[in-house]
Amino acid sequence: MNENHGIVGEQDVADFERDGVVCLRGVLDAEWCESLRDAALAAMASGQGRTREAKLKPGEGRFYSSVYLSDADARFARARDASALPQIAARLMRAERVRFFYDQLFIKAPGTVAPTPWHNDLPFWPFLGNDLVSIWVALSPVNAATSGVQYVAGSHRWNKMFRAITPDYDPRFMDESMEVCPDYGAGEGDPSARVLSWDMQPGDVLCHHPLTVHGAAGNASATTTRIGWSIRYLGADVRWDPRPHTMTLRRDPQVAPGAYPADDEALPVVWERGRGLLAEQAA
Ligand SMILES: O=C(O)CCC(=O)C(=O)O
Repeated sequence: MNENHGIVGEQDVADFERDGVVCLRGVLDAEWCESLRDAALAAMASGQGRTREAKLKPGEGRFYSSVYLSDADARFARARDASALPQIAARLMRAERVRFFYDQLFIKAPGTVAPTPWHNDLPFWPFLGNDLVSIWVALSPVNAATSGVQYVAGSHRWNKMFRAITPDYDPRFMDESMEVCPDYGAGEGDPSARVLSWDMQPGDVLCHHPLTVHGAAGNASATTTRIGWSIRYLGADVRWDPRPHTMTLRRDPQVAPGAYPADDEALPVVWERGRGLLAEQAA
C-alpha cells in the first residue's frame, strides 16, 4: 500500500462511512496470521494479563477475552506498529495521524454457547468522537456458525450509546441509565435493520466505527477455535472523557477532560501522513 491507494480503496471508505463497517480481504498474510494465532493461543493458555471469561458451566465451552496483548508479546506489538493495520485506520478515518488505543482478543472454543451480547463500543471507552476505528482481525476461519461478528448497517449514524456489556457481565460497566441494546441476532430491534456478516479467512479484517452496533452468536463448530484480535486506533476528533462505567487504560492521557488526548506515552502515534509507519522510522 502507498499513502493514497492500495488495499483500502475509495469504495471501501465509502462503505465504511455508509454502513459503519467494512470487510477487507487478505490484509495479513499467512506468516502474520500464524504468528498472531500462536501468540493468541499462548496468551489464553498463560492465564496472564487483563483477562475476562464468560461464566459458563462445564460443557458450555469457553469465551476468553483479554486486553493490551501487544504490551506483553512482541508478535502483537509488531502487528500493531509495523503491519498494514495503522495505514488502514488512517485511510478509513481520513486521518493525518493515527494513535494506538488498545488491542483485545476474543477467543471462543469449539462448542461455546456464549454469544457476544449486542452492543456498541463507545460506552465502554473514556473518549468521545467518531475517529476511533476497531480492526477485528480473523485469525481462524469465521462464518455464521463459528461466531462471525454481525453488524447493524448504518447504526453508527443513530448517534446512540447502548449499555456496555462485557463477556462476564461485569456490573461496573453497566450504566443502568442507558438503554439495553436489542438482540438483533434474535430478531429484536427495528425490523428494517440490515444485519451484515461475512465469511472470513485468516488475515481478512472487519473495520468498524465506535457506534456501530454489533454482536455474535456462540461457536457451534465442534472443531474450530474462533479467534478474533481487535485493535483500536484513534484519529483527529477524539476527546478525553473519563466517564464512570468506562474501561481503565494502562495509563490515562495527561490532558484535561474535553481535550484531544495528545499523550505519546499513553496513546503512541503509530502512523503519520508524510512519514508513514513510525516504527519504520525508528528501525
Ligand atoms: O469477537 C467478538 O465476539 C466481539 C468483537 C467486538 O465486540 C469488538 O471487536 O469490538
